[in-house]
Amino acid sequence: MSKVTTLNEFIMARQADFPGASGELSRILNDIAVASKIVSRDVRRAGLVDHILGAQGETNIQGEEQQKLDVVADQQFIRVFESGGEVCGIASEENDDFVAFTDEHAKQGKYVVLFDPLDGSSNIDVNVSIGTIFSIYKRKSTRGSLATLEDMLQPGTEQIAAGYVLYGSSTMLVYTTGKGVNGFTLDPSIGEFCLSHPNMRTPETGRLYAMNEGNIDECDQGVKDYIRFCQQVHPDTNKPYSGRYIGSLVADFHRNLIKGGIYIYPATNQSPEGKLRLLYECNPLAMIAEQAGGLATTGANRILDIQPERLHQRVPFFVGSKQMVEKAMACVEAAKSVV
Ligand code: AHM
Ligand code: MG
Repeated sequence: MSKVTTLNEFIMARQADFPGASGELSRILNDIAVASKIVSRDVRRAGLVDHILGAQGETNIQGEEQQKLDVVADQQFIRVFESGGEVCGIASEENDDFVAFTDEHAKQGKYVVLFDPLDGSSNIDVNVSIGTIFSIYKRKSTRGSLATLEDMLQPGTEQIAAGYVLYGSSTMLVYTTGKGVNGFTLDPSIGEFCLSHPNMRTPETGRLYAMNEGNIDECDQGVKDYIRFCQQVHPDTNKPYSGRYIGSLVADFHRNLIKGGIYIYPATNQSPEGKLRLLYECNPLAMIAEQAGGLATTGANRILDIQPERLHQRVPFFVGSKQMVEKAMACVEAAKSVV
């Protein structure tokens, strides 16, 4: 039997890869692990809360309101970051504006974290996988001052680390610090994330495509052409690709990362910028995808190169196996030149 490596041990060992590292980033990653264990526990009890202990949004027996799980998760992550002392501010999908921590200790923090505390929240009530997505940047502002909007609006190329937690049939934490991607599975019996997927690489191509095809009539011709291509019989296997759409980005992304595939949330007539958020969803997953050998684009341009203009900015998102994303981009390009 091989030796178990816990996330904590792995993070400490990897700190040596960064000469002069002071351990602050390691502590943030540990804080994320702690918060996600708590969120994982809450997610596992979601059905009980709704159907036995009272629905979220209702008042419980002590007269307290049961809060929605995405709000609870948001508060949980904010709490660990604020008390940790390494993070001076955060921005999250749940908050209209970014939060600059006012505590003197937190103001000394070198980093900001941007995150989606519970993505795919429409799946919570129906017991389908959901996830947390996070992205870590070095602040631009001076240590000791309040975090600024400029700290938050950095292109994805500036990410120091990024990752996600998948609350699926098991809970997994996958992250990168720019030196490959590693995945850890939570062993509930010991309460530790254990290295289960070292050095993750995504297949160059795959046979799975994920898109909300209900929107197909709303999409550009290039996207229609690519989906049509996916549905054709491919000579190598004599079969079309398989459509797989959970509607939980982290779960769709994770499956494709392992098996090979493409996820597309394109611009539609209703949402001309797409649906997904650049800062909380696309940038972190784009960093993971690239680190694993995949690609992430808007259909035309690299996600990580975009200079964000707004906190909640949305972008079209094409992510997954390199050859599949390239083919989808070629369809988009070809359709443009027909017009
Ligand atoms: P959310 O952040 O409000 O949960 O929305 C993001 C989710 C993704 O997880 C998922 O891929 C997508 O929205 C599904 O959208 P749609 O229902 O339009 O297909
Ligand atoms: Mg989301």
